[in-house]
Amino acid sequence: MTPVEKAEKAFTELHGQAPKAIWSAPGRVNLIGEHTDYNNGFVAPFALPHRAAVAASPRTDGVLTVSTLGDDGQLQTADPVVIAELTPGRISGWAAYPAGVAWALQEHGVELSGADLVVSGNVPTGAGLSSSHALECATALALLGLAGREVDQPGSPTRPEIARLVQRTENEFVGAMTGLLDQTASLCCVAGHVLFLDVRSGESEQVPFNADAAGLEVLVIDTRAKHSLVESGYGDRRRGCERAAELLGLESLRDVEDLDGSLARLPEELRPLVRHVVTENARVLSVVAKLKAGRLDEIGPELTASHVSLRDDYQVSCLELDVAVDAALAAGALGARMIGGGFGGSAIALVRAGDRAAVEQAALDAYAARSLTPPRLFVGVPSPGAGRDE
Ligand code: GAF
Repeated sequence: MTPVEKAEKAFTELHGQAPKAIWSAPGRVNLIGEHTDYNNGFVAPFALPHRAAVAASPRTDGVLTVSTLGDDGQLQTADPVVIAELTPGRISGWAAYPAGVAWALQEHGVELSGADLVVSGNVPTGAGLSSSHALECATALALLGLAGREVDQPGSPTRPEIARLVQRTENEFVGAMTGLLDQTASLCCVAGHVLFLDVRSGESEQVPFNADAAGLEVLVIDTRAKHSLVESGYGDRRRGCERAAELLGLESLRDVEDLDGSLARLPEELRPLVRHVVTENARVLSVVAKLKAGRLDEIGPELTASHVSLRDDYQVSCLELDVAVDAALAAGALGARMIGGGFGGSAIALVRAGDRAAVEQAALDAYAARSLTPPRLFVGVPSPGAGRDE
């Protein structure tokens, strides 16, 4: 059963009647452009087929109830909350994501009469594939839909506006100082494309990405080393970038023009952060140019250079990610890199379709040789963004 079917069934069993409607949103792979979003730079993600689905019906008493279907098929129900009484910091764990979305929408002036939500999803959690953003985006569309502001209809917030509301949920309610990459990917990606987003201007472009036609595949390697953006060094990196921009008298690191000259003006410890952000933005532009020119088979070196920069300059990789990337490259991948915030989570490898089995085996062998938990492996196919299902 799909997450949509599971959410519908679980809702009907729990509430004794079918939900009013179901909305769902995907996780993402970021092809390139890591730790650039909160520096006003460029990103190029695509949506995964893995989704979070939210079955929902309205209530009239201002209360929000949320239940989630675990991997074991058991429903977990959070304590009901009165939406008007929500304040940041009072809810922790998974329930903070849907509650935080209700809070952010209310702060934005959306009138919410209350809702019953039942969630089911198959985006691997803690895998750096944006499972929490998938849940938040599906919840946002559900609560907006119940409030008569169905996504893409006149008078409703636009998808980029919804992404900003979801970012507010993360930053202010959940307490993770994330940028705009994940929620924009979940809301704005379309099948068969990567989304080239300029975070500073908000402008975006759908760039065709048909690996299949080029005889290639994007292998996703979920290291199963769990990462958490709230607890990791993510916030430190972000503050380091902001400090560097301030010292350079710039609004953000996006505005660095003379890299060497800028590095010379900064304290030693901030230089690698700046070098990563500036070179990563250049790699995004290079990859997008190659994709537009139909040279998908030539983007491998940028992917690998991104990993090296994240590992050595930004220092957000870890043993499991490095082992996966090194094994993939040694087995013939055209390029490979960690994706997402880092400190665990997933890597991707661009492989010739005929080489995939060998690359997968190499990753499994490398993990076994180090007694690491075997990685989860699957092919990432650019899939549709968030929407209403039924
Ligand atoms: C996480 C964050 F949520 C994104 O905003 C982004 O910064 C990413 O890490 C790193 O590129 O996924």
